[in-house]
Amino acid sequence: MSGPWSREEFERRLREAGRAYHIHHPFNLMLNGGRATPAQIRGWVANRFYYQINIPVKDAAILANCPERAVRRNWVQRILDHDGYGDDPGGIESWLRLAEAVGLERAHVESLEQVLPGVRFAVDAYVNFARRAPWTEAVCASLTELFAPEIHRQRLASWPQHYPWIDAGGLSYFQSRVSRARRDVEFGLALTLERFDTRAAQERALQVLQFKLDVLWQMNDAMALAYGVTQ
Ligand code: AHQ
Repeated sequence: MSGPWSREEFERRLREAGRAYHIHHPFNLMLNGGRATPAQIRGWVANRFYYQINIPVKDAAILANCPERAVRRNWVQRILDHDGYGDDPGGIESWLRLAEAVGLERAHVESLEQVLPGVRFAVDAYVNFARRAPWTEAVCASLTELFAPEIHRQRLASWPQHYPWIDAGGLSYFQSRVSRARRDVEFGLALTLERFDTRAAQERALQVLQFKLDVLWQMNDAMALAYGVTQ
């Protein structure tokens, strides 16, 4: 096995994996292309809620596995971002605001009754991965957020014009993630480039990123099958 890729080459390969990001999934293309029905949008919001409430659980698993105080000091912010802190109600609350804006009842979304088997399976796989994998691999898995600012910007740009029936206040979660995803990724990418320092480790990092891309892709597959998708 030859020596490690340069940091530039390693980063290029991580970013190249973005070709498989769920921004390219037919269900997302329909959603952000303005072709989704209210029922498909409500299905997406109700199912993605399961992903949202599991992010802080996943991040707590990383903290539990991480012996480095400097890393925990940074990573803990992610839990606060979603669960809320002080007078910031947090991202999960914002997602429930989105749910109300698309015509869902909070209690129905929180009941998880609408969560599809394929969505639950994919999200649970991500959380269990973070519990069992070395914490640096779980950090690497979060790097799908390299591609997230674009998908949030896409929603903010297209939903108001395509779905005027959705109260714009419901989109505040997407707005909050544009900057938070960028900040998160800066830390996660630097850590990944630094800690995955042999060729074998770098190949593993790409494999871990692909696993997480598959998690997101599978969620869209399940929703497309359940709610239909128009190309
Ligand atoms: O809202 C999202 C979020 O808070 C996170 C955390 C991060 C992780 O730790 O894996 N991934 C992620 C993502 C969020 N939103 C998704 C979307 O499409 O709205 C994208 C997703 C990601 O790219 O992993």
